[in-house]
Amino acid sequence: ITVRHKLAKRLIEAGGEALSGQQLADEFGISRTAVWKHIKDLEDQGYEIESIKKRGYILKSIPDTLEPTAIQTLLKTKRIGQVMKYIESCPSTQIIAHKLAQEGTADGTVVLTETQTAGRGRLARKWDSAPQKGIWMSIILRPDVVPQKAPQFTLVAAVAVVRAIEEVTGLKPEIKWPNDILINGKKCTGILTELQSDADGIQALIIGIGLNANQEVEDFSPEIQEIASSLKMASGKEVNRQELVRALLFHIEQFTNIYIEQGFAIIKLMWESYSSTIGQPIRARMAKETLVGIAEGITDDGVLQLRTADGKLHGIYSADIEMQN
Ligand code: BTX
Repeated sequence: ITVRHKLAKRLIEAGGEALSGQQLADEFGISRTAVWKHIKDLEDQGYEIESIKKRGYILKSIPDTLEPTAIQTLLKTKRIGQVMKYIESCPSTQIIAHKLAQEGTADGTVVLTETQTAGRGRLARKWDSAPQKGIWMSIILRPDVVPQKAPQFTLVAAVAVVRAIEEVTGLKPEIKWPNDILINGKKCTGILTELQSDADGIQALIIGIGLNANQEVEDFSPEIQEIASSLKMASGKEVNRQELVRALLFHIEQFTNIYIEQGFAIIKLMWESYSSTIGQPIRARMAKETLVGIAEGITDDGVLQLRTADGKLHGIYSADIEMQN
């Protein structure tokens, strides 16, 4: 943790009380001039800090960016987010994460951006990433599991995302198999899990999360305005994106730990309880065929179980799901 982090943390914790330059200098073992320089750095990042003669510095506001200082300051995780890479704009955080993973970055590294010019979904679909309105992030994990378990991480992440949204906003999102998070039937988060593996197994899992936080309808491109929603649109309130990132990282760490230590059974129960798909009549469009039936559940491998009218049970590995009513 850098001095700038520590300083930001102290200012945030002071809750609007003044902290004297001398006191901070003593605490950090640096000169008052050095403190002042770090304060200037924070101001350059958009922190509003008032300095009052003889009393010291008061934090007035934190900028609404995903720059890591403020996020890491109050972060409660042990692994995820200890290393963060922030870029104001990029084609896709997935691309950056893949590159970092190849270069050997630590387990738990997080890539964050304010906007993506080529954000991607599954099957080369586009992901709309309005500047400063959402959370566009990729998490690099290096779990010691076989590549066949990779799809389960998408389900683990989905449960974590629902928990984080519930905790921060009080909204009750639902999961649509395999990876959509919906609010009032509209998509507010997408999850894309990609894999780097070789003969030795998984080298890295790259979990991409695109979460619509503060968009208004017109912030979405016209073709998705009917199907997309943001937390702000659903709750009527602006969400604090920094708080949301912290909650996401915390729950992803918790649930991946539970999954790795205790297996998939608990995650599966939670996933099913959050799911809008299970128990419902659905249409599953796959590359080669479309099946209609009742979604009965998911297997331990995250495969969707669909029972068609002829009584047969089908395992669906990859498909687009539409609700039938
Ligand atoms: P998906 O293939 O399930 O969803 C993509 C589809 O969702 C699009 O075809 C479009 O219909 C719709 N869509 C596009 N943008 C949005 C949006 N902002 N909100 C709601 N619906 C939308 C889901 O793929 C996985 C998305 C992962 C995105 C993250 S962002 C950080 C990381 N970087 C990156 O390039 N992708 C991931």
